[in-house]
Amino acid sequence: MSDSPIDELPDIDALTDADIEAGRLLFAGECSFLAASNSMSNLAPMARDEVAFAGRSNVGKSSLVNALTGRKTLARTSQTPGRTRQLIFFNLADRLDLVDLPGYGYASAPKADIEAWSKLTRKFLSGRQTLQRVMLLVDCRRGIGKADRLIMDLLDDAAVSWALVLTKTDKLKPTEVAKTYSQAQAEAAKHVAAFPHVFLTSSKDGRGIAELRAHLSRLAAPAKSFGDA
Ligand SMILES: Nc1nc2c(ncn2[C@@H]2O[C@H](COP(=O)(O)OP(=O)(O)O)[C@@H](O)[C@H]2O)c(=O)[nH]1
Ligand SMILES: [Mg+2]
Repeated sequence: MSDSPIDELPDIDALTDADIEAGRLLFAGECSFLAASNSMSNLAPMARDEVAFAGRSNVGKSSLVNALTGRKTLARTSQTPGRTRQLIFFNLADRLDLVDLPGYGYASAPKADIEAWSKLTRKFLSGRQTLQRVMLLVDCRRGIGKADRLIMDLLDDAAVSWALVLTKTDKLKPTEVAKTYSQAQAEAAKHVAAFPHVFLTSSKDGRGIAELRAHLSRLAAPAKSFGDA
């Protein structure tokens, strides 16, 4: 055993330098705001493949989108839970759309809260052919909670591929992160629609951001080469 259990965690299918570079290139591309939607009638058009970010309010969704794209203010972060009640769409380099989903979990009754959350979001998740994956964010200090489990079931039902991302790893000791990580992995393994790898990130110190970029670049359309019309 090493002193730092984190060093022992498996790589994401052994990412190569080329994968990391592909991720860097994608996220170095232009990223522009497409739409803020509060109903099915004003969603962004299904123009490209999409990756959505879901999780409790305050889990760090907007911060993660900003860290991935290297822009501090692209997605509005907030100290006040529950401010984002819209689906916010961004176009990344004309190769992939990013969707910042409304947060859930700030009401005292998880079930009623998820029902409210899911009216629009559930419709979005089940009818969105361009949606390639939902990144489900969980604060590594809290671990997976009741509301998160309801979302996992909802994603399974919608047959959307999803992956767990543990956020704010800078706030815990490596041993504590490792514990949450094992729990999250065991829980993800019970779900058919879950991607087997659990991502560890910090939008503050940048941990796991390059790996997540590399992973997401695999879902993006190929870069246009200079010769293309
Ligand atoms: N220490 C630390 N704080 C974070 C991290 N990610 C987000 N935060 C803070 O958590 C709060 C909520 O973040 P935000 O991105 O708005 O969460 P959202 O509601 O899920 O979009 C803000 O105060 C962020 O600065 C992180 O990786 N590390
Ligand atoms: Mg937000």
